[in-house]
Amino acid sequence: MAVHDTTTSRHDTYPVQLIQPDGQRVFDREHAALVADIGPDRLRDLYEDLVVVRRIDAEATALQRQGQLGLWAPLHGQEAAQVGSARALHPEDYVFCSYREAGVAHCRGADPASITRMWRGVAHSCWDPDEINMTNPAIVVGAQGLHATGYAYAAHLEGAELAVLTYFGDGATSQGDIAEALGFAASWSAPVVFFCQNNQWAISEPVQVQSQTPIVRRAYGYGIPGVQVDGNDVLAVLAVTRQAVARARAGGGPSFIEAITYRMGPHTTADDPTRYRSAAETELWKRRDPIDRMRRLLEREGLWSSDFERRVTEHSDAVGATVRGATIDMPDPEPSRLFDHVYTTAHPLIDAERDEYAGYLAGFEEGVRA
Ligand SMILES: Cc1ncc(C[n+]2csc(CCOP(=O)(O)OP(=O)(O)O)c2C)c(N)n1
Ligand SMILES: [Mg+2]
Repeated sequence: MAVHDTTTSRHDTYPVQLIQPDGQRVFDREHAALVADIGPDRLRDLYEDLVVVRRIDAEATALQRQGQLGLWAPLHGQEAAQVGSARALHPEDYVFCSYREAGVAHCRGADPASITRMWRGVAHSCWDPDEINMTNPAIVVGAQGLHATGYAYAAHLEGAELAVLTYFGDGATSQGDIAEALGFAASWSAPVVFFCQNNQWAISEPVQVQSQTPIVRRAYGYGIPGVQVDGNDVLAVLAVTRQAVARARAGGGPSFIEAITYRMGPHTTADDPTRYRSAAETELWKRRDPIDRMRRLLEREGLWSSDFERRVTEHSDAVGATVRGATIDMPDPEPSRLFDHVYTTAHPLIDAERDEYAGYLAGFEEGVRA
């Protein structure tokens, strides 16, 4: 029977933080030690990641507003939670995400030209999952927790030394799928890290309605060690995720991380948050902005320069231009392709439906010509 490490449980009342909103370091020897190797260059790289990720998101949001995407789920405000956790992973680790993790995809090495593909409705997936060891955006809330646990358990049985990390939201913790995944992962010591981005809202439902206790405490009932972290502090997120990933890789079983963050924008581009939350609340979180905080740290530590600023701007401009250009250039697929991957082999019903649809389209085109 595994002995569960609960030494981090005090952090469900004081989230782990290594950088204050004003850019000052927080004295926390235990967690600082986990990121002791992050020197000036790596700090600058993390800042660059945050800016590039924000740019990808802003570009995609603008593309949707211009009618180039059907939908987009903005991550504005959640950049540090995504970059910090993704940068804690090894290439062979595997990510099972929800629909909001474009920032993670970027860090995993997804081609910026692929990130909007599904959202434009021209393909069933954005990237090849096995190329970057990350699944595609998943809309069924919480389902990916089970997929992650199954994958992790299988890897464990095969003796593979890897971690699986699954992202989900505060709202997803009310789903049976997440509860089942936690139970299974604990009982079978699956090497999975449950990473909850508590962005305070599940569409129009505030987190207070999801849980009467801090969300991280749900993990303790399953015997899973958990930690709450300031999700707008990229260094703190990196530290706690490294710890959880190391535990999983070493055979120590599952962990739970609750990253306290905030969704600055709408739930998706189909949502209007002004209908259910106040401008004052959004203002408050603006002061905790993950990018501003990192910039202040770099300035305080003498790591900021106009050359660096220019480099970051040029990089994010280039990535933004790639996202935009690639999206607009994505060709529409042949309508019959919709039937292609329903089954791996030919199926008479699918063939009949494909033929019927082709007939309908031919008749439609004739009607347009007439
Ligand atoms: C099983 C299921 N139920 C309901 C929905 C509709 N839905 C989509 S997103 C969402 C809220 C999820 O909130 P949260 O888990 O906090 O993630 P966030 O969107 O804040 O990142 C809901 C209810 C869905 N997609 N799947
Ligand atoms: Mg949420």
